[in-house]
Amino acid sequence: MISIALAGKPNAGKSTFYTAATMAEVDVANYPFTTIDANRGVSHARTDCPCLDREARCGNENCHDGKRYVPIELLDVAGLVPGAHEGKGLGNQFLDELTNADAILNVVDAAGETDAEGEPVDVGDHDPLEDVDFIEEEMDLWLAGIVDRNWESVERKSRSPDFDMDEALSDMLTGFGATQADVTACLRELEYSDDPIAWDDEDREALARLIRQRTKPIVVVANKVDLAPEENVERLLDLDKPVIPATAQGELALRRGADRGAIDYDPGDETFEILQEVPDEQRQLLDALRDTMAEWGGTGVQAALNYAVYDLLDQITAYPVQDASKWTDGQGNVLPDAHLLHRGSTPVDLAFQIHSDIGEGYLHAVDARSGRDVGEDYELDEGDVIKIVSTAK
Ligand SMILES: Nc1nc2c(ncn2[C@@H]2O[C@H](COP(=O)(O)OP(=O)(O)O)[C@@H](O)[C@H]2O)c(=O)[nH]1
Ligand SMILES: [Mg+2]
Repeated sequence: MISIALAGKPNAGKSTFYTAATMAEVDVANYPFTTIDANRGVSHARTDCPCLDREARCGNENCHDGKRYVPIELLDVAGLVPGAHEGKGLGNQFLDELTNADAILNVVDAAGETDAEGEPVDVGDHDPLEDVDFIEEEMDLWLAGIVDRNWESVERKSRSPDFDMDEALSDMLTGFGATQADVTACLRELEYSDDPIAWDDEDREALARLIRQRTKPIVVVANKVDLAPEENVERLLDLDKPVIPATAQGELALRRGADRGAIDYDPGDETFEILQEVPDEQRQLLDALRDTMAEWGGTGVQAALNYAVYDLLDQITAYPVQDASKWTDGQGNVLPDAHLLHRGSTPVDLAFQIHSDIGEGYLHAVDARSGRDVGEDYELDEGDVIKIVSTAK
């Protein structure tokens, strides 16, 4: 499962984002509880369900009238402060938690109501632009520290006649989620000595930065836009990096309201409807939230998750079925499963993701939209419905 981590200084709104984003109404297959442990839960990417191209909606529990929610994992990492890689504020422990993440949501308090350490100040007193880079910097330097500490093992390996730099570095970095292909691609961008003993701190840091960029891409969540001076949000949006304006608090209010049946809202909608009488005070808050959402195109919570999954991680959604004309599994469930795969994946990759036996027994695949066979090297598209024929069941 794709795993996304929330990082940021204390009080930026990570836990609010996490609580809102993991508040699923339904259990997820294989994940009977939406919270896996205290700070690891199930959230969703949102996409158009293929059932929109059919007469009837599929009725899957993760499909709300054609809005399809695909499970991903979300991690709420405790607050980081500048200097975390040196252990400041329990930093290393929290950085270690990021190891398992495929992408990072860097939650920034765009309202500037907290200082660099996350201590409260008056709204607008702290410049949120100062908070953007440090997460990246802390992660880079933390990884550089790991590379430094493990360099001796690379040096030791280099004494063997069949020493291979790419292989030795991938062995060291695999725990960080770097494949040999990642290492090779990063080494291509560096000038380096084939003898690890000749590497200095700067060489190792340069490698760590490239590996971090490649294996832990970051999207900035400009949070608290409901409170933020508009100028702050605009300046964040002007940065040369992906930035999504958001109000985690607004999303949480809407999800709670929807849960009670008081509000009609699906995560990622640009607006909402109030279904019940609400007290004046609450209505005013909701009206203000509606204006904020109109300005920024929604609460931004779903948009940030979707950006991480579909843009940073370049995923597509594919739907395996057993019956290519009815789009059902063996029990008659329409479009029972949605799988995220890297763009460029083939039906064979999909088969392996379903189960290694299905992958090993792979015979051929059918594009259920056209009813035609597709080749082994067919590149899956977003929303593809695929029947896989395999010797394994
Ligand atoms: N105005 C506003 N406040 C928010 C928003 N998100 C979080 N907060 C508030 O910011 C404070 C810190 O939030 P929390 O989620 O605990 O931050 P964390 O330390 O990063 O996990 C709490 O008082 C939240 O209610 C938001 O979108 N808008
Ligand atoms: Mg928190």
